[in-house]
Amino acid sequence: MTFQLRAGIIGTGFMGSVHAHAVRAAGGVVTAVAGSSKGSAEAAASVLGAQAAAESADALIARADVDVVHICTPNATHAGLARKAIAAGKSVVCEKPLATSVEDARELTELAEQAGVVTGVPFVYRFYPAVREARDRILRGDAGRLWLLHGSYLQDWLVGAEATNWRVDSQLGGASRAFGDIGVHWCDLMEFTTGHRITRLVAKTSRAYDERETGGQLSSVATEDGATILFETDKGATGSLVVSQVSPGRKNRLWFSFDGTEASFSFNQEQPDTLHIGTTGSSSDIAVGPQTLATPGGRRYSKLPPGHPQGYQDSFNSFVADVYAAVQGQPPEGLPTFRDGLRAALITDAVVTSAARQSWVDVPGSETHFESLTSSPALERQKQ
Ligand code: SOE
Repeated sequence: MTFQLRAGIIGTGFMGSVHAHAVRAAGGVVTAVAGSSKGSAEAAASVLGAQAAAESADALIARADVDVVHICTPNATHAGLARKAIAAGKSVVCEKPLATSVEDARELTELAEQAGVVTGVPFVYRFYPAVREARDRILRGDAGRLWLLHGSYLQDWLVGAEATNWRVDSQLGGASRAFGDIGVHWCDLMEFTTGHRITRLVAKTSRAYDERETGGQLSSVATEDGATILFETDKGATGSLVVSQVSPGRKNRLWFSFDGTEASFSFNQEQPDTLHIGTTGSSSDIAVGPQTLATPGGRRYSKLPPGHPQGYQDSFNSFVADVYAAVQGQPPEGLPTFRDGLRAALITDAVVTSAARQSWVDVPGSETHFESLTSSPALERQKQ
């Protein structure tokens, strides 16, 4: 880091704390935190290690000692806060989903690019060393032609009608809950790792509970507990995804298998220090470590020896470090920006539309640009 970056964090919950740790790991400093009130900001300042509690989010955005605004508030507030931060010339890290509508996500993407500010959306599962290793091997052709892309993302924190959260309320979280919250991670990871783009999908959303407790009263729920999706890609592959936040025993089980004509690559976020590579001859579970990984991408993010798993916070730290490198004029390849947040909004909109229509729905063009993927020789081979 050529000069220390100063972060302002809006939001005092779990994600605010994760962002604060990652800012410090990236060599930055948290100069201010803002919450729903000055009091909540003051209480959070010591927890998050912030130098000051801001009067409000607007006051934080206006501070001269804030270079990067981190937005860690409920989904429906993201667009308004990001718009103000961009207008103030700040770089912005906005929690996913970037916005609860495609229109807002597109506007924010365009505003940020016009303003020339650096943006980030924490699709942090891209930053697991095993994922980067799989990506580099797939893109150099080791899988052959990918034809089947499948997986799931299962959690259990919303088991029980008494379990609730602001995400359950579509006014605060948006029209899609389970897919909009975690299905977007899986789709981003699939597109990033394989270079494929979802061109059309059919989705079925469902609920384990049609009513949940809010304020001690049972009230009907409009957002989904889970989604089951089939999709097709621009390079001829077929895929399936199961998303659930009511799968007892599954804590944060993001899993994929990307199957090609030569090899398959699978990864389980709950066992992040192993990458499974399957072939008809032999299969291997690579123990992740700088010496055991074979590609630049894998090694770049692998900081600990095998048997010392790097996990969620480590990946978040790598993500923020890459955003901060970009703010300092050295944007690393593979950084998830507002354009990737827009891509996620487009896919989410297609899921919601398909579920309502009970039909296949096209996903608009590739709004995400992974420059380094456009010319990959392996990608060219996959098109044949
Ligand atoms: C809750 O589902 C949550 O915290 C998501 O909001 C995060 O994006 C995901 O990484 C872990 O689970």
